[in-house]
Amino acid sequence: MLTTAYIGIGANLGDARATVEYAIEKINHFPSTTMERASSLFVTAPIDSSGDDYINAVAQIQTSLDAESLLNHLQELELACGRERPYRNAPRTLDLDLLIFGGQEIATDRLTVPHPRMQERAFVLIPLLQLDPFITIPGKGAAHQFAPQVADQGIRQLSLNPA
Ligand code: A4P
Ligand code: MG
Repeated sequence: MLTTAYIGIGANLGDARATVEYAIEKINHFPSTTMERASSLFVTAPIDSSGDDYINAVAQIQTSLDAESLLNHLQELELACGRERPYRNAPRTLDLDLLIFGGQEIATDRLTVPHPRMQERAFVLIPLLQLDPFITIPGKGAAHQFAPQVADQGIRQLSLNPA
């Protein structure tokens, strides 16, 4: 069975833009998975975190993996990109979060889906709404209703052809 899922991608160490583009390419090559669409890349101010601005994007995939297997692949890719976890919300070379997995609501030791803080964060909400302005977050409702609450968070779309 194919599931539509959304993955949040963030980086703020090293060449963050190249890492996010690399991650999008690699997610497209996960087994039993196809990349439907990726949002634009956005430059975002760190929220509850430190260091440089982040590069963020959201990817929409179709997969026949289950949520745990998808998380395994996401964590492997984080590690391959040099992710270290010295402390919570530390600057990171690559953070991959499973935002939405079909209509499922999951609460296990390893996985909370939908991602519990996704609706509070412009760096997730704005790219997600770019992909689908009418998307519903399972258990939370229409994503666009949360947009006014994140309006004060710094975010700008990365120009594709900088002058
Ligand atoms: N885990 C549980 N649910 C999930 C899920 N839905 N997706 C578990 C992915 N992982 C999930 O994750 C810790 C554990 O969460 C994992 O082992 C997994 O089993 P982590 O990635 O090591 O920890 P983290 O990144 O410090 O936590 P988390 O929850 O990803 O942090 P947040 O809340 O996502 O914040 N500011 C800007 N501008 N841009 C950003 O991208 N990112 C963060 C991370 C903070 N500020 C930011 C950004
Ligand atoms: Mg994470």
